[in-house]
Amino acid sequence: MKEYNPIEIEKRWREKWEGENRWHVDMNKAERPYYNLMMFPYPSAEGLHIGNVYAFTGADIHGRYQRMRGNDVFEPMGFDAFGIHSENFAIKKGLHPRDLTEKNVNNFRDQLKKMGALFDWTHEVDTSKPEYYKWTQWLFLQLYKNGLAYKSKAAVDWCPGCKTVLADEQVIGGKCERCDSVVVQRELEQWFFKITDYAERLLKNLEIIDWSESVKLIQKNWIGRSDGAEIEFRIQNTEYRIKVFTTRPDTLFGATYVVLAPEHDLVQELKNNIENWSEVDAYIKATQGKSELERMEVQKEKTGVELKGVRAINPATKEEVPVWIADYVLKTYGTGAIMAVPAHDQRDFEFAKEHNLPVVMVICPNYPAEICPVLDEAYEGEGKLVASGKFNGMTIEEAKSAITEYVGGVKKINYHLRDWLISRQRYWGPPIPIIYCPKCALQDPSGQGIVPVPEKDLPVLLPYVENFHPTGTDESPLATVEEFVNTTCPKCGGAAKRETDVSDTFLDSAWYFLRYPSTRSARSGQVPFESEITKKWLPVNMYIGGKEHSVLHLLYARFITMALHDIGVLDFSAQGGEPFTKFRANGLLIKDGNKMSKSRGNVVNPDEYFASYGVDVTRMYLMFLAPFQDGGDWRDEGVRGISRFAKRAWQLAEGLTLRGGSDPPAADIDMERIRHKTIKRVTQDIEKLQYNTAISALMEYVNAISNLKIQSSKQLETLIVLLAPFAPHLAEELWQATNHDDSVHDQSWPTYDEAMLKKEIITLPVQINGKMRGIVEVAADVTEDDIKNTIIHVDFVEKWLAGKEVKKWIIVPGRLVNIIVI
Ligand code: ANZ
Ligand code: ZN
Repeated sequence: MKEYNPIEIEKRWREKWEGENRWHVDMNKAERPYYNLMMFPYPSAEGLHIGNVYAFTGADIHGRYQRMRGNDVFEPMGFDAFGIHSENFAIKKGLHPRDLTEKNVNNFRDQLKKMGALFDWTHEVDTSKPEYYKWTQWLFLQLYKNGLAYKSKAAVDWCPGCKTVLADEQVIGGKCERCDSVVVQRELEQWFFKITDYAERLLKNLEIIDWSESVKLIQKNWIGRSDGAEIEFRIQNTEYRIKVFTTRPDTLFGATYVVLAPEHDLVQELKNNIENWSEVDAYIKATQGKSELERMEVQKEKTGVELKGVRAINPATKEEVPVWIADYVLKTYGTGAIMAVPAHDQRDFEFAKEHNLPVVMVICPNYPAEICPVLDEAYEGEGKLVASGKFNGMTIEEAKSAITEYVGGVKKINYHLRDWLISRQRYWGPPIPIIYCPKCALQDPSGQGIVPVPEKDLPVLLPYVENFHPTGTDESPLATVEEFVNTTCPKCGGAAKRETDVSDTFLDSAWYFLRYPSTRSARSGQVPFESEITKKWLPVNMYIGGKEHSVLHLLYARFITMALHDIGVLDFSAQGGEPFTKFRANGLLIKDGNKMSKSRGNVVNPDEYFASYGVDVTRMYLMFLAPFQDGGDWRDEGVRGISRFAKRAWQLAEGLTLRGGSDPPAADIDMERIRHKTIKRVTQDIEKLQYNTAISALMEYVNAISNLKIQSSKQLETLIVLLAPFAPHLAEELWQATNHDDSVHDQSWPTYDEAMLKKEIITLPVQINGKMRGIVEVAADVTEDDIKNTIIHVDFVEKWLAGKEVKKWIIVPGRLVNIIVI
């Protein structure tokens, strides 16, 4: 008997499939388009990570399954090749990012081609190629022309490690998501995208898309819708008013002071009224450069300074209250000012204790109570109003509207989501296609003199420069490249300068899935994507990828898709214009209980396993570890068990081939039930992405077949077909070995019959023309049709029926069957 030799088998099939462009899908002709997307990798110098193989395998099994269900599955792959990652690595190695990226992409592609996936390489994209980033720049221009991109000066997060500003989403716990440096605040002029215009739609649509719940929740919290009210406090003896945003207008009677953010404009405007200005000014200066995280921390000491000489009027109580500045109030949220209710807000409570400010209970948990004592901490729970005049006795919800109305406030919804900061002071990205013209600036009310690069002049090529290192100033290294910077104004022809920042890598990946399906005209540079094709192929049917992108890529991609749709350049609108109908987050792959990392030295190299155990075994092992969405713990010894399983499947098929592949004489009803049960289990598990239990079911099935004295080719065929999504090479080889001349990958996914799964089996005597000829086993609750179908295939019945015609079936349920023939 031939030995299972995965290396030889896999190489042979891989070459054949590649030569035939086997997984290519005709985008125009496909009748049942199914877009199976996975997150394209950033091509690191270390090569394909086993974590990539893990995620892609899980996604590919889904794709292969859908293909066998009769869909035209499009499974593209590409490279997220621009960005700080590549650039930082190039700096470390003293290489140029362009040379390095090219090498890495080639290496990655070779590795990915070995994965046994359905990748259609004719649709590859590489975000660092001019033919791609031309359209990233085009996209920027579309947003700019439609008022969704703007330049403004703002306090932004600066990463001293990466020497660039970062988007809000890239700061995690006050640190840079890439290099872990503590970010600092800088006042800089930057480009932003107005993602906040889409806050409500991004939130609302979460209800209609079929995504992993955990990811939806992260997005929901990130968008952070907050329903409240804006209420004004007059400043005594002035015309000024302080507008505050509050989610608890019901507590207005307990607002015993007001706090402004130190950067609030009013503070400067009230300068002449403030008696302790030097103290106030010193506090403002001390706040500068503090990160928001630092300022918002609950445990933090509550510092602040009272604005002496400034008093506000509580519009509900009409009493005077002091006005403070404190850094726990942020300029950028709400109105940058709050009414402080120490009895019911913990931060206000601590601040009040620290600075001896009055605490007044206005929500009482056990109403009606004689007295409602102040507790040791803020009371944030349910209750009814007290010490609130005519509102006493109301519930919190009733009082919210009633008090807002009473003081002339307005209901207001705020979102925590901020606009997307997209400029980066780095080299390795698409130059932002903007020109600044001093002459045009004179006519421009904003004085900015911004002139967008005309679309016909795209791409603005990223020049190949020797010194691409980040400068650490607020300018990109491109600012030092004279030939790049100096240009002429497309509007007036005068001397002008180019924008030298590049755009965020996340902009590259916010639209790559729109580019993938495009064909000739897009590829030849005429359009970014073709409307007929995107209409047909989008939204993506299934998107699988890591949870770490929950608020970065996954939010940006939704926003960009909606924006392009509204601008009128994208015309699919199913699913509320959402790009991804279904998203599932794969779990994290770890090694021996630990996170894999280079510093730990425990990174599994997929090439090693492909070369020793084979791709199919590696694929199956990865999927066998745990439910795909939970992640898995790789242990080297574990691979061997799967390798043994692959060998057993191999031997079974080999054994059958040696006997010539004939059907055994008697259909074993028990075995048939196991076969149906296996189909059901594998199908349902695949649907749920629970590949681990699907593989267990296949293992049990192999055991069951092996125990039979004689196997039928039907049993084996089912095994091979079910195995195909998991172990595509092995399955194909076995299919050929069992006398098929088509491909296992073109078989339909097998179906199962619920009736066959019923446990109880009875024996039925079978008579032919009233004479007892044998017995058959059937499920107790089987239908008459099923009995007929089962019985005519039983050997002894076939023999008696040969050459005869069935006249009549007499079936006495549960008792006997009599077949009348002539
Ligand atoms: C009075 C009050 C009483 C509040 C109470 C809360 C509880 P979310 O849910 O995150 O929107 N706030 C408003 N603007 C702020 C700013 N710029 N910096 C810091 N804090 C700010 O939070 C809204 C609440 O956070 C607001 O409601 C306000 O405090 C505070 F028992 O107003 B509240
Ligand atoms: Zn000009």
